[in-house]
Amino acid sequence: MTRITGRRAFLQLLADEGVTHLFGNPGTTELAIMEVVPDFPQLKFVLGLQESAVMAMADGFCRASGRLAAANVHVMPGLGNAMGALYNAKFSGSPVILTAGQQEQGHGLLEPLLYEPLVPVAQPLVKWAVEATRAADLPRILHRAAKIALTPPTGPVFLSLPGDVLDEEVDVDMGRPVRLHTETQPSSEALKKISDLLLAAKRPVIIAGQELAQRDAFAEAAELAELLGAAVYQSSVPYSAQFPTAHPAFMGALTRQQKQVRGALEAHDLLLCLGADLLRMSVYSPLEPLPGNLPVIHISERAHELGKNYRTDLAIQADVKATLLSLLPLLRQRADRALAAGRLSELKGKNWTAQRDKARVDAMMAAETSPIDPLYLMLRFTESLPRDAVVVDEGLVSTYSLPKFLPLAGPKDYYGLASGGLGFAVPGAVGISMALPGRPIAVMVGDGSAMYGIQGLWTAAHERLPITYIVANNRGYRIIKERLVAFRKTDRFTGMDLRDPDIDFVSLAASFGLSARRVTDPQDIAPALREAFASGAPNVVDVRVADGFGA
Ligand SMILES: Cc1ncc(C[n+]2csc(CCOP(=O)(O)OP(=O)(O)O)c2C)c(N)n1
Ligand SMILES: [Mg+2]
Repeated sequence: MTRITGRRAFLQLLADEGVTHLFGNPGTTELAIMEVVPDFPQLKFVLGLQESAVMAMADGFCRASGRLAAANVHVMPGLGNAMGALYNAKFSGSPVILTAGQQEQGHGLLEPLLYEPLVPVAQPLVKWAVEATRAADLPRILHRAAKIALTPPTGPVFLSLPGDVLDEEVDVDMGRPVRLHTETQPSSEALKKISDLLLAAKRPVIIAGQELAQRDAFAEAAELAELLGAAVYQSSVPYSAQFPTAHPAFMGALTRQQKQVRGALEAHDLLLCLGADLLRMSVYSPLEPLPGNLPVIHISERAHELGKNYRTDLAIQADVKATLLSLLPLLRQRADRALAAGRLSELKGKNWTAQRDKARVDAMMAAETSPIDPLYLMLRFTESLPRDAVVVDEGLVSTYSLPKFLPLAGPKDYYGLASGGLGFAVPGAVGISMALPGRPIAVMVGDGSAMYGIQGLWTAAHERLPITYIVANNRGYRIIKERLVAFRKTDRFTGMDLRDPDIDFVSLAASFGLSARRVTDPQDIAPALREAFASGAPNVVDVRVADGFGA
């Protein structure tokens, strides 16, 4: 038994669970926690200036480390601010223990300032939400929260911490962490079924998903593609790097346009979905992205994703890496290597490498255009990246072509869109940088997107992180304008221009303590970026790019 206060038990239990970073923004209801933070040097407190940024930083840390992180926000308004970023964390599967201080039990009944029940607010976006009612329950609650967050499908959990619970002193057994062994693999019958189907296919295609990155299974997925001579597409949502781009089987990313996806898949007679949510789309279309007669094998640790939307012939709930490690020996014995090599060489003229070479020619044609053509910016950006750089992408229209140029070799080389909600990139990069010390971080973010998480700049400066933020500044919401024209057939743009006044990102960055420069001439892109990366310090490069409508 340990005699301990609720507030100390909370932090001690986070530390016992292996949490090293507590992202937060304090208010009065969190004072009990803030009072004892200095006594836990093993827990680094990282201040974010708005709860959306706090949550995104924790999400970024989890995405890049695969480890638990904690985020603490201020009662109802703080939780409300964090919700959009929490929605992102749900889709990136980030094991964040999100907590909020709460008014003392009983006092809440009086409806004081800031009071609102918190659990029902957080609940729809987390795997578990609970309010502690006794300090004695904290060990059980924290260990359970950590276990739930880390058990596939991984994801955030929420705890409400009333003031009286934090201040109560109790004798408790602090318990210990539990980790589930979830490296499950299919039965030998299921493995045989998978290999029979794969070997019988003449034109197999693989969709590579984020679980390949999370479980570090790139080498296994690449060998599978080689044994089958299968084309590989990255899944429709670019959560992370999901397959090595230079591999001859890699065909690039699937878009979220039903017609394009269906067109790409129609060339095939078997679809193997590896650790992805199958064909997650964005905008409605009456056309199904999956060709009606294409058989599907889906392997994922997330049961919810299996057979969710589409007819699935073989649905396997298992760890992708463990499954591939058992499947590969079977295929090594039975695969026809000459046949597979022949199939792969057929992909040569149209794979990612071939597409990149073509895109380079197109980009060079736009080398002199003013304002800068985003296609050319992406070419120069990817050429200027330092070795070992991690790219964070929230560039919308400006980064349409980024996947064409950006070579990805490892599972932690890239982090992109997860939910469709903006505001991840600027603060998320802070968490990513803290999870991957020593790696330079390059953020390519739209001017509109940057403003949903701009407070992250201050934390990047405060923590002196090696992050270069490149703002693809077209002074507006270009994607929304393009969609208004495409879907509604009008160009009367309301609420889509960020002009009058223009946002001055150079001064904005300077006010947060970051060095910054502006680039308007295409010739200056490469030298400016090289200098920015070489600084090793947090900095901003504001690049004026074409808005697509003549300016
Ligand atoms: C939190 C949130 N608010 C609003 C939107 C709607 N939205 C999607 S893209 C976009 C514009 C983004 O602008 P910018 O980053 O400058 O990229 P651009 O469209 O100019 O390429 C907006 C407002 C969203 N997806 N998420
Ligand atoms: Mg923009």
